[in-house]
Amino acid sequence: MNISVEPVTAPRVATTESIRLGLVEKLAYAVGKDPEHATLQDWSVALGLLVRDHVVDHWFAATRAGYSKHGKRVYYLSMEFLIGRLLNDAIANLQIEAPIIEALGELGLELKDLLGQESDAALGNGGLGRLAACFLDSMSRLAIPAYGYGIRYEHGLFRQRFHDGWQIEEAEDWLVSGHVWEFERPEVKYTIKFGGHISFDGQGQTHWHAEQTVLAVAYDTPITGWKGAHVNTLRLWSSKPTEILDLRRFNSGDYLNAAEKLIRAETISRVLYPDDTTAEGKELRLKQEFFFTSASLQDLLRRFLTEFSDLKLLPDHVSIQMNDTHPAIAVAELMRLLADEHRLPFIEAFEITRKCLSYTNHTLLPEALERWHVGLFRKVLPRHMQIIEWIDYHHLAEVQGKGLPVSLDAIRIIDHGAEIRMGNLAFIGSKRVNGVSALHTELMKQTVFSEFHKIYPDRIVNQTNGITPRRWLYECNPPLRNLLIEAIGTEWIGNLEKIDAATAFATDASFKEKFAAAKRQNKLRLAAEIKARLGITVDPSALFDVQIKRIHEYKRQLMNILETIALYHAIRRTPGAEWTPRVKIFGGKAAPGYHIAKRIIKLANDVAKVINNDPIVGDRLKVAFLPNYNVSLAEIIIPAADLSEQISTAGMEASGTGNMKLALNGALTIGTLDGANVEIGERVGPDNIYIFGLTAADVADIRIHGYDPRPTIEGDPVLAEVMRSLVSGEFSSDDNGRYHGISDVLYSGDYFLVTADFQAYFQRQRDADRDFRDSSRWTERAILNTTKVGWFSSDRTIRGYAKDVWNVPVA
Ligand code: GPV
Repeated sequence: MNISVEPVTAPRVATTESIRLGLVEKLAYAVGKDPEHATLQDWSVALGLLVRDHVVDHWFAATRAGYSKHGKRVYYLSMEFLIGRLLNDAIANLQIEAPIIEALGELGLELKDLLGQESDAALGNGGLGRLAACFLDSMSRLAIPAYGYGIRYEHGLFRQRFHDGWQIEEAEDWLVSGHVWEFERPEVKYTIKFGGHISFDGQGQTHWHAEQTVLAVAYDTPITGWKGAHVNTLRLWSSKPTEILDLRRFNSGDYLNAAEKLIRAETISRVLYPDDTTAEGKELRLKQEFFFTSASLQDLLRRFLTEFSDLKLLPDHVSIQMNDTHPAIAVAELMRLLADEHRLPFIEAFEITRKCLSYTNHTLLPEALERWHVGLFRKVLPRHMQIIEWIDYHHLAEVQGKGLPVSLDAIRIIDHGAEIRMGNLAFIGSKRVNGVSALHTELMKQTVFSEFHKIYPDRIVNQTNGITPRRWLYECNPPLRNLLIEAIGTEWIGNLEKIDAATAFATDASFKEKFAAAKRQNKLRLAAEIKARLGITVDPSALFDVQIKRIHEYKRQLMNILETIALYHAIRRTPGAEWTPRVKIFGGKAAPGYHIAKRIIKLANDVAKVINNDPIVGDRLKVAFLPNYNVSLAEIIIPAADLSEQISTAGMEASGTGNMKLALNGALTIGTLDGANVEIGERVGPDNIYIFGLTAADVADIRIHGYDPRPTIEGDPVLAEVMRSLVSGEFSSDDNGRYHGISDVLYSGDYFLVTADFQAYFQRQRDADRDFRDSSRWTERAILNTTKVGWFSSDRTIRGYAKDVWNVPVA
């Protein structure tokens, strides 16, 4: 369209006056309330809408700049974006907090009360989804023209409640009370097909006669970079029916069936799968994956074709990152779009595809590597089945032609004609494949992708994960943020490696005192939260020992609980000895179908009940499992932690990112040499981290030779007593048998080697007890954790992707 109105060029300026007037106006004309009748929720929405206006000014500028440069765009395809709240994030990035606080003050309101009204956007399960959210932030920070593409789930990750200590899952409903951050784009919609059959006409044209078609409709959320210098777009797809209502059926009185298509279509983006390691709900899950991948590829091709006409140029202008194998169908879908819809020869389509796509692997756990039964796959995606057969055949021939000594069975996409291995599809269709920590990438080369690595020695690269310092220090930890700004200025916020400048203050008495005071302030805030949510009173001067993450056997929350029991027994035996008061803090959800994980939650709650009510123990030990762990709760827990539990069985945690957040906020890590713990240890130094236990190599060795837990348990009186307490019903007097199953798992094989690492872990915990009593020295070490982990900024990670994977410039 030719429009003669000048677009907004300069972003508006926030003053106390403009904010106050703007707020009242939004409240009236967008929310429809006058101040007298407005609830906190209404004010929160009004503030969100006002801040959004500021964001939009910056957003337009960035989008125009992107088009005018005709450069390369990055597309980050992810089934999950675990964003959390956005209001405070936008305010912080735009640096408009001061006038907002002042304006709200004049209206008799407090910013923190309004921030608390916003729902978390919980469109992810855990680390993988939160990584995607940190990456969006960093891509904006670095002014990379990028789009995040995902699914606009109507219901995010379930809400967790405890009933009698057991996890109960409830549907989550983040959209009900007004989500101000998205813009619906009803005109941006694509048809997505499923099922049916394929026909070929005489003219070399392929036709897909689908059994079901739905529409993918775009919803855009602006992602504000540091100081608003650049704003990218997160585009989430919502599924809608192609036909609104079957009017014929409706008029004949068949109301339910008339709505059937609508329900079937909308089901696709209804709910996030609450399982982050195995693909359940098979068919719907496959449809979700194809739904958002196809919509995203159609969208980016359309955008490319508005600027260019030759599809051979696509790799010069488009880099597509597949976050895990969830969008790996992109390999076949991009080929289908290029070959079937745009009439390119297959071989050319394959060449282009392999130059545009890259793949990030997040796990070596075999049960988490996606596989699809050929039967289901052919039923849902008949054309893609043919294309994958073509790729598999073509690729095998190509490899055979090279005459390399590799196992062809290992590199086939279709395994024994029965299952499609999405990891292999993603690998073959990618320019680069990356792991998420140095150790993980090394293990990838040696295990899952060893045969591929022989054929393509340059394809696998490492990009150690990172976290955004804006959300995970600047926003969540104002006391520490202010202290750092006072000491070294503000450069670290946009360039976290500069935080090393504060290392010089680690032994400065006044800085140490202020650092300790900041930590205490954060601990008081968490103590209040624990009191409010659980009714448990904790001593803020105790050692706050934190394990927050999804509940999984390999993450070994069980080992932490067993250690808690051992400590409890020891305290009861000699209550008068010198104890370091400790609060064990847990947070995390278990997949609803993961029965052992749910029992581990119940055990933690049972143990908490006994210990917290034992008068002999008093303040020496408390246990608090906070329900419904999410991004917002993490923002309260992390700044208050003294000790960070990163105790996975070595070789099993691909990276971890909570480990980085906790260290950055001044917690010392107790952990195994797993994932990014290794790299954290290298940076903070061995005196400032508690490393223990088996290494990944030890674990691999044990797995080969077999492990019998019995002599280990019986040889350690501390562990033996803990095991007896599980069986005797010490923590389950209402049901003595409740933990026999857990005991059996540990006695028979103990796959995750809890018993094998227990003694070393227990000992390191006692070292931490001893060290915490020297509070001055502990503070120095906490400071060094904060100042030495600047490298773990996701800005650094994204610079790595930009250079090694995407080949795009950064700011
Ligand atoms: I695969 N991860 C996750 O959160 N969900 C998954 O389905 C899979 C992996 C996690 C890993 O477990 C973490 O070690 C890692 O830090 C994170 O992905 C981000 O890479």
